[in-house]
Amino acid sequence: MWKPRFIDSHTQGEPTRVVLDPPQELLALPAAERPTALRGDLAHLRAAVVGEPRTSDATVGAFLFPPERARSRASILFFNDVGPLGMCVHGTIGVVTTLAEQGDFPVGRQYFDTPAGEIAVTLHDDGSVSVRNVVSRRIAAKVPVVTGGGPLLGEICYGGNWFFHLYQSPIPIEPSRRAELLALAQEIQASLAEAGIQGEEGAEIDHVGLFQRRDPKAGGVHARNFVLCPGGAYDRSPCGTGTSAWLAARYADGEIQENTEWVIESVIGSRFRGSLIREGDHLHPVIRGQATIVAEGVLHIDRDDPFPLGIPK
Ligand code: PYC
Repeated sequence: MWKPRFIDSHTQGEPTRVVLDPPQELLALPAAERPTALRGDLAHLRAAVVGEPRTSDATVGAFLFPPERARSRASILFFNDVGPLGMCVHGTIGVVTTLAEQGDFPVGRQYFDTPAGEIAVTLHDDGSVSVRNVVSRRIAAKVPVVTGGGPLLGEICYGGNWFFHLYQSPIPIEPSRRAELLALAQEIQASLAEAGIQGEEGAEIDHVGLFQRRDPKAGGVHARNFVLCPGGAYDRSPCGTGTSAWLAARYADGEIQENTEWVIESVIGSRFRGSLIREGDHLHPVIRGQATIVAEGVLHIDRDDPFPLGIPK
């Protein structure tokens, strides 16, 4: 029986489960091999932490391992109910808030390793957290995607995960339209796969974002989004890696300048503040948000569980 301790939080509505005792089988592997293992031979370790029967399918899990780089605090491996994630901003805010709750993260900046690269995280006096994400980019603009309602134009971009973003959602980003937004995002995801549209080096585009521009003078919000995550759940937060990718694309279009803060709102009305900040030669997205601790406990993971990979969807 594996009985790891966990702490649950949500960041602007999107849940994170931090496992305080990482599994020995993963710990024993080199960091670069852990994501593949979590997708394959060791998938039961992921499925035992997030997804049915223990959490909703929106939850992102986080294992913390010893650091890879000299200045890093730890190496974080994020995952959801279907596989590992390259990076997760809302999850990082959840990790830092969890460590702070345990008295183990003073106000100030620390570095973490993730599969996508090094990130820098700052805990502020007011409890909010800024994540200096990996350098983000758009690799293709005005890409047509086929849907039942006709072709739609989007962009392929990277913010620690791969995204296809619609410039303008044909469906209003409103809580009452969630079922339609989800169906459209899933249709786009299937259409991308069918057309063989991928990120760099054949990477699967496993996140789809539908955006809607807003007038910041009326409510302080620059855009709303609805983001479909791998596995079929939608992000309750404005998706920090998606916001990073989107800011990089707006920069490429000349719509946003360095050091300018934009406010992005999720379909449930929660917000991230995002900007592009130069560090050395690179322009990094910085996303600021807040997490709330909601539970803590001990998981019971039994070798004889009849559903070691969780409840099939
Ligand atoms: O905030 O980056 C994020 C994220 C990715 C998947 C769910 N949330």
